[in-house]
Amino acid sequence: MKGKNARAFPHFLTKNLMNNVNFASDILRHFDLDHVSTPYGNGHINNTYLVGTSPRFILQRINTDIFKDPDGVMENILAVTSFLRAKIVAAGGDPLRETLTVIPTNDNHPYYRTPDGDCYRVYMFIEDAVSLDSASSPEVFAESARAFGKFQRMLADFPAEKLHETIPHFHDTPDRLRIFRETLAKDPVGRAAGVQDEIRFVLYRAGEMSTVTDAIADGSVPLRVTHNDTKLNNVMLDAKTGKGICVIDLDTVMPGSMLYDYGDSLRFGASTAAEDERNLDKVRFDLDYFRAYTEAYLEALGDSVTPRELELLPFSAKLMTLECGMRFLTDHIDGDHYFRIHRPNHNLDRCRTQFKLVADMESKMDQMQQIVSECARR
Ligand code: ADP
Ligand code: GN1
Ligand code: MG
Repeated sequence: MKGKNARAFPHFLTKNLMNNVNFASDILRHFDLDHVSTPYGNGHINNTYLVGTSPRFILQRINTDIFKDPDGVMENILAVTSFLRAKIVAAGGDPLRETLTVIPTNDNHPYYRTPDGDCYRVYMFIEDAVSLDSASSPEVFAESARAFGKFQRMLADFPAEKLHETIPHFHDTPDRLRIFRETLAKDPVGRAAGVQDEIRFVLYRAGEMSTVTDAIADGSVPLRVTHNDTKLNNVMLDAKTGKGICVIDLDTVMPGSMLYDYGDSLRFGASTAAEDERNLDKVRFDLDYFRAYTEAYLEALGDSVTPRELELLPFSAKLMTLECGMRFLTDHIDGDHYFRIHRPNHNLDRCRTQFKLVADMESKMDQMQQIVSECARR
């Protein structure tokens, strides 16, 4: 660790930690896959590995087919995490547990690009914490709402103009519909004929897909700095207390609507079954989970929520689920290039759970609206 290999450690790392980081950096200096221990987690996008023993690190190959500007992604992540770190420290919190910590390469770059062009980054592993693929109770789910709500609130005064748009039009549902239609017209692997019911499901709902983008355009829904990928497994909960401690997977932090974050959380976390469940009888939208999330999220956001945002909360849960189902269907028709799959028709299975949830939400929309009004009055 000397000469040109000396690395600039983040100043907030304690000396003790730095010693440990020095140890691990011998591995990370080479940064080749021989040193990778275990594939880790259930993300659909990046390749994630657990590295080291004490301390442990997360090594990720950034999916550059999807994130075409890794410099922009890492600039966003560094900007957001250092902004959060200052607030966490000021509040007496532990920044190593409450936000992601990027470990730079030996030459102080936020990621390493191999001669083949693969891009790897390293984070401190957040210890004594879990990320869940399903919540065992509404209260557990509410903890994720508190964490995402706090994240949103802490970023309320982040200078949004600093952010790169890492995936343009990410939650622009009408644009997603356009891509769906284009893919369908090409039908590159001949799968359209086998998914006619799902195609009809999308097209029948085309008219309502611009509701949130229209509200952003007319100013009734403000642009905020949002996470945009608020799946339950993108938040770490304390392993002992169950409290939400850290929002992770910051690749898509961009200007957006809080309706995206709120809706996407419910899409995933208020389902009674896994996102890829094949038995659709098991898939329902759980109103107790909906209520618990809504109550905790609104409490965390305080009075910053506008009337139009409040009005659109139930609809946004449906819209984000419809959009995600349409994205899974598009990828299925396209030949599975975007979301990682583990079995044939995996994206189609995922699409079907989403559409089952959409239909269930449609039948429960009045109750959802009632629940939102009750939570908003509290
Ligand atoms: P993807 O974009 O593919 O979803 P994520 O960044 O969400 O990748 O990482 C995948 C999983 O790895 C997460 O759901 C979580 O379980 C785990 N993970 C990621 N970063 C950390 C971290 N810093 N500490 C502990 N676990 C992590
Ligand atoms: C992806 O990265 P991950 O697995 O947390 C996707 C989300 C989808 C989600 C569906 C960058 O999230 O938009 O809602 O899968 N992320 C990206 O499970 O496309
Ligand atoms: Mg993730």
